[in-house]
Amino acid sequence: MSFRVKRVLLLDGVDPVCGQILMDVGISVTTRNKLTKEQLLKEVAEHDGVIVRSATKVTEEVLAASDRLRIIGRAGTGVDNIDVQAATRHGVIVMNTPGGNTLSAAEHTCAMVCALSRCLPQACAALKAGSWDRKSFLGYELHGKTLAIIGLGRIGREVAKRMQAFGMTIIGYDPVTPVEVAAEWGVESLPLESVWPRADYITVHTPLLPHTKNLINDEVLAKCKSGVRIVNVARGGIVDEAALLRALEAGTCGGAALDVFQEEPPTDLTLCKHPKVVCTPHLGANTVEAQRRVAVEVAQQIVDMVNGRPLVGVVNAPGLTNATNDACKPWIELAQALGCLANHLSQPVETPSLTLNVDLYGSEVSKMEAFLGPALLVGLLKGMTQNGINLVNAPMLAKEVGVSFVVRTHPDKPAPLACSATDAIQVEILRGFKSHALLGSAAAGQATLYALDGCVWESGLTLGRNMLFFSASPSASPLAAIATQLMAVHAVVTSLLSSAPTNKEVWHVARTNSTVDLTTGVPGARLVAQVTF
Ligand code: 9EZ
Repeated sequence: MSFRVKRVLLLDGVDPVCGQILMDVGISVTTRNKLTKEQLLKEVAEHDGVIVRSATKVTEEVLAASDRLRIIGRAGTGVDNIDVQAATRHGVIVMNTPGGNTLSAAEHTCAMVCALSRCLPQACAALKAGSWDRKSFLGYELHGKTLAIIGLGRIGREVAKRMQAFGMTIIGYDPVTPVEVAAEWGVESLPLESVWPRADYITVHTPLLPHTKNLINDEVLAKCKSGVRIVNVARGGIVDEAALLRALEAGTCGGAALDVFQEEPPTDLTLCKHPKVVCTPHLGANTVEAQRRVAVEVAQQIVDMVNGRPLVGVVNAPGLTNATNDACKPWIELAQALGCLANHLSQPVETPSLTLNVDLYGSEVSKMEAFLGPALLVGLLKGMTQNGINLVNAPMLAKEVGVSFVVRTHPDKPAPLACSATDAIQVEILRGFKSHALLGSAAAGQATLYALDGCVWESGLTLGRNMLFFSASPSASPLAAIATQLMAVHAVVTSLLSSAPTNKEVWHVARTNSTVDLTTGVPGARLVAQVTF
């Protein structure tokens, strides 16, 4: 799969280094700021890629406005401002740069912990307002206190490292990081229920998901030490703002540092204005270094994609990671051709639902499982549903039209029939009363069919141009009749190949330069499918 990215739209003040990297490889870059919705819809229609930070909301409406858009890059972590479902449906790749913000987010978290412990912003504001007040701002040392880090991913880990230097005891929780791995970082990983009563400070570092929404709520705050301090530099909504305000008012929460809010910017400033709250306007990733880094990363990811290197940071098409490799191209073409042929052979449709059983033989093709499945679906669905089917949206659209689909890999098994190559794709399609079995290989660099319903072409049948598939009884000899019929309609026949027969059937396949309109039947043979690949 090669991706054509000629024009990229840079929005939201993405660091100009991004555009520079893209221009250096010959991509044309348009930089725009503060577009109206109408301007945005017009611009996306004229670009293959769009790169955003947080300001631009890439909605269904924006996606629907462009047939051309192939990729959305987000210079930052998360994809909160992108409708990923809609992008997937439109076949548009969504990428982000999950690593580029890590250090800035971790440093801001540590700054928040320090600010909380010494009332730094409050004391600063008081002095600036002319008040030399020292007794209102009696602080606490961090040394010897316990910091709980909820979410021990990249950022949580960096926060742990830094706060250990202050002499804090670090405990935490994470659903995936093993307890032993956390222990190697000097972090005691515990069940959440054991975390709450031990923490003097709690900082959250999780994505915002249904199970992390309001993770810090009334019940949790009730289980915490009296005076616990809460930090959120991750995502608004992980801390329940109403519950936090209640705990601050009750004094059970000793302070909170918030960089992110349920609504941004917050319309209700009650929490921000609370004397025990330290707040910043979503500055976690807002550093020169982080903004440069994410701008470079997102540009590099697009350059890699265009150059056929493995994709990183793709959010909505995990299978595509290695699909850009040149060596995969003939296999993707083969899978699409087999899907297309399977669809045509099983027409006309009695029921919309169908089942595909796919077997991948050999070690090379087994590694391509993640995108050969989608590639088969692209071939299958082409002409069945909307235009613009690709590797990104095919799995979603297949599910919606009732295609059930199983891929098995056999890395140590050669292909089941004698098809010179060890790597092969076998497809069985079951649809209504019809079923067909196809075996193909691209080991020679071209999509080649080796067997159809058990009938073998030992030297292979290259799939390309327009092909007519005739089924016949092994006792019939319809080749002359097929040739005569095709010549009668002035078809340019470039080959006519018969399979070896089984005891039930034989296939005769004619390749022509273009679609043929065969009005009369061929005696002794049945035209099952005509396919233009
Ligand atoms: C959930 C999580 C961490 C968490 C972190 C990530 C999917 N997921 N969930 C609850 N990446 C701590 C508490």
